[in-house]
Amino acid sequence: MRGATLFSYSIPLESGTVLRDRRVKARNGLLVRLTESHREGWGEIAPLPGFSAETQSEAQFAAAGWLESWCQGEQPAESQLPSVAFGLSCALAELAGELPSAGNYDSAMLCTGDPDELFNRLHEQTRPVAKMKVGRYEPVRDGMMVNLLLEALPDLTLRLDANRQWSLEKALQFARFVSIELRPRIAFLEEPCRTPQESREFARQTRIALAWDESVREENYRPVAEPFLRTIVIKPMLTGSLTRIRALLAQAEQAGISAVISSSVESSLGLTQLARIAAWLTPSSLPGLDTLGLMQHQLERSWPGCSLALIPAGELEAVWQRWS
Ligand code: OSB
Ligand code: MG
Repeated sequence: MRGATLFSYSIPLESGTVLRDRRVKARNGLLVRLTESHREGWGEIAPLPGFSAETQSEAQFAAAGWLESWCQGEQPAESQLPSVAFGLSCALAELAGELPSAGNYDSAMLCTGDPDELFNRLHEQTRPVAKMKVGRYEPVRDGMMVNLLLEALPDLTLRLDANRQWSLEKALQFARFVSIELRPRIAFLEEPCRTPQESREFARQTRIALAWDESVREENYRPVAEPFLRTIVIKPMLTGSLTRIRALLAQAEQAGISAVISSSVESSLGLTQLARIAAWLTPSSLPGLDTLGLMQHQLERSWPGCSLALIPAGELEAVWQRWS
């Protein structure tokens, strides 16, 4: 017998959390629990406003339809909505024992603002890797900051993310402040320019390696080798089922491009699953999952070493349920 529950959650975010130029006060989403012959599988379905095409109510509607038919013993096709397809595929994988329990809980440390805080946290790491958002302030300021960090911390590797904020000219302005000999320690710069074509030209001129993030989610994207492309960033919540993620990873590997599993600001339940997916499917790459610090509490499963309060799913509102 099969049973399923959808829980809805709303987790307050640290004040000042900004996503795509919007202040965001809370992260909302759904948890799904599947049960079958005393086994359980969990997943998270959490469209990210500003990034996902679907809304939470669309996701809930689609998930409920899928669950209804799954509970009746059918094998419904994957949802067209990436968040629904992803969350349900995780729950099915847990139920089937396919998602290994070991996780990669080391992440590239995310830093948006304070260089002093970053400096202190990085000093504690043996092979420090940080991810810095750029493109929100003056390119000159970003360039000086990157140069300063790389100079001050000789073991530091930096990942940068401009989220397509720069014109080619601004991106080049940024690069002018980063010494040529320090540039190899920039593992990659995600989407420096407003268009991929400008980003390619930027990389050609500066020799700074590129990563695609937004581009990966464009229709018909296929990972193919390009001169300065080092990495693709995969955000499963915005991409689709585990089957779809594995197909993308296989294509990337074929093309000689590395892949980074990255957060869409999931709860600790979704985030620990991403850490397990990263350990399983991208074992040689450091994931980008350092977003739990934005939240005021954890949900159902705890991230190792995280001291935020843990709220069990039993305390959430069940918005849909079929008993087995
Ligand atoms: O721009 O990559 C982004 C999180 C939510 C939405 C967009 C982004 C992110 C992250 C996640 O940066 C953290 C990471 O990739 O290291
Ligand atoms: Mg990005």
